[in-house]
Amino acid sequence: MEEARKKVVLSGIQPSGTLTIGNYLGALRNWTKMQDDFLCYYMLADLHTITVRQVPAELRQNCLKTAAVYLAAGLDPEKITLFLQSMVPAHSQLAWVLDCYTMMGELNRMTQFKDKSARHADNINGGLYTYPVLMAADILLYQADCVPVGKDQIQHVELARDIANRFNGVYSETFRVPEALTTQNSASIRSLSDPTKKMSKSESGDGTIFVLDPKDVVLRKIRKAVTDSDGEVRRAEGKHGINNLMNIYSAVTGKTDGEIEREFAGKGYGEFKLAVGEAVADLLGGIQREFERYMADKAFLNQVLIEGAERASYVANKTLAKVYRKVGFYDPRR
Ligand code: ATP
Ligand code: LTN
Repeated sequence: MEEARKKVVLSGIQPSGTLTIGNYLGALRNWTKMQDDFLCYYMLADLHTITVRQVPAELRQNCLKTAAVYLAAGLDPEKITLFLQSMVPAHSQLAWVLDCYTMMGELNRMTQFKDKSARHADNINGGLYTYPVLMAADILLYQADCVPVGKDQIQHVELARDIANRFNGVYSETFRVPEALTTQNSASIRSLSDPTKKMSKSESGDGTIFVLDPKDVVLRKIRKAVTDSDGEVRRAEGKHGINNLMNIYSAVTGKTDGEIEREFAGKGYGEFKLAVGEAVADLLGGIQREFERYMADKAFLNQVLIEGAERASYVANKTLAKVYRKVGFYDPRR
């Protein structure tokens, strides 16, 4: 019997700072679980980062560090293709074409654009607005079947589907129509200082736990996490802080809500927070040791990125050539 086609996965994280436990639990950890059974392309979405002003030296360093975090989290470059988006020009090239198949009305609906333009009111640039089109290009170039992301990115994957369907409808079957893949509790980790907001790597302060935070910092941030006055460890509507800590604890330990509620029955928030802190710090400790090991071997990281870009380019250029042909660009070499 013919061997079944391995499904294709593509995802990315912006190397715009140190990754957070939101990035890890909402995205990266799921990526590692998929690497044996899927054909995986994982990128550092550096083109996306300049929608918000970056310090060049820091961006360069963050790219290397994020690549090291990917590997430290368990991604195996022998199994997956790990690459930097800016090293594969087809992303920018396809994005331009897709811009012309995306409606202003669709982009106006994107909630991330609204959030980010409110946060960066002094720099509402065109890139911030067309960002979801570049993301659609990222996904469609690899003919991805699924895109493992946190909840905040589902709207962008839906747009990629709409663009793919539109293009396929105008011409003929060109792009595979992708699906977003999220996990339950960890799909939206909230800020510890304001649990109505998503934890985000560009928010500094005590609301965000970074994967490279040392244990004492993790314990302190969780101890200071905003909760309520109810005092009982139990999930309930409106208890945003406790619900969030339960999500984190459950994602890290694998325990269900029922198990957590039994474990902390009659105990206060202080004891619960300590347990959450210890569990998170233990998890991060392992990642941090591996991170240091990779950072000490820059030559290896560079090699992974060079080989990754070569493999990614091969696949991406095939799709791009198909698109150029379909829209009618004349190429005397063909
Ligand atoms: P920035 O603050 O720079 O906008 P971010 O922390 O929001 O960054 P992204 O690079 O936008 O992170 O996201 C990378 C991946 O991590 C995406 O799949 C996104 O859905 C996921 N993710 C980000 N924040 C969270 C969160 N708080 N909970 C769960 N998943 C998250
Ligand atoms: N927009 C994403 C990062 C990203 C991405 C992608 C995720 C860029 N391109 C393609 C999945 C697939 C974000 O997390 N902010």
